[in-house]
Amino acid sequence: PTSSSSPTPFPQPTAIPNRPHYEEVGETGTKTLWVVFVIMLLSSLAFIAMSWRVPVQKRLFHVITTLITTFATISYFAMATGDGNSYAHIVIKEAHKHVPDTFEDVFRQVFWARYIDWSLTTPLLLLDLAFLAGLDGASILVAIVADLIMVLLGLFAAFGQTDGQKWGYYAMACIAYLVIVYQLVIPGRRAVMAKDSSTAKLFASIGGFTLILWTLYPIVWGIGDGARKWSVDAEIIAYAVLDVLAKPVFGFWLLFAHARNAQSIEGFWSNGLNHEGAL
Ligand code: RET
Repeated sequence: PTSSSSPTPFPQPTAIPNRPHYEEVGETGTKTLWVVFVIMLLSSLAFIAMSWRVPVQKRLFHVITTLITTFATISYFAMATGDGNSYAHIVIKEAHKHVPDTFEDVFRQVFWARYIDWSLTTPLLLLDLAFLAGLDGASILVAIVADLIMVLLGLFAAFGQTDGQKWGYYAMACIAYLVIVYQLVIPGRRAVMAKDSSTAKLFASIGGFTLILWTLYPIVWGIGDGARKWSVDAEIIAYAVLDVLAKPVFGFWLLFAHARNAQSIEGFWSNGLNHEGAL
């Protein structure tokens, strides 16, 4: 007679372990981070040299812009040397018809140094634009606080464990971004209309450039960190291009154009009066 409780010839696992899967930086990503580090460092030095050519009272934009690329230099140094990152843990369910569902543990590298960078540099970029436009204090405060909320929510979203959490934070961050856009487009444009036409033109073009660039960040985030359709390296390259445009290119454009404007205004107000006061 056979026993129905005969032991199985080999031990059966009680639960199938989750399959681990790592998504992290590769050689291309690391190289890209080093290249951007050098670009940010050289830009910072160039902005410092440019500030020496103008009197201290006219250095506000130089100081803000130099700080922006200095923070980026530090953040890119951290990321390139393998610091300033951690792994987000996402559990992906794989449903099966006839056998129990299995799970995949995804560990995706998140460079949180970016978010520290953005929390310091994006308010400074907004200050550049706000001072150019002559924006009022209340609007500046709203834009900067909305900006901090946006970046912090982006950080929380990057480490979100479920899709609900991740996209919930992301949606709130997008609303905060719209608040920033509103401040620049409505009160910003209204304020700059009170200034000379060359400043108004510069604000329209550099502000438009900013809005287009900034809108690409949540798109890159959505494809990379969000949907995980891009590798960590692809995401690093996309952010690298955006960061170089949003910081050094933005900075050179602002400092050169503003210097040209200030000169033409001074020439026009030949008695030495300057439309923009100390700026
Ligand atoms: C996140 C994800 C959540 C939704 C939104 C985002 C927007 C980020 C922006 C970043 C701008 C960065 C800049 C860096 C300068 O070098 C946080 C990606 C809306 C607008 C300009």
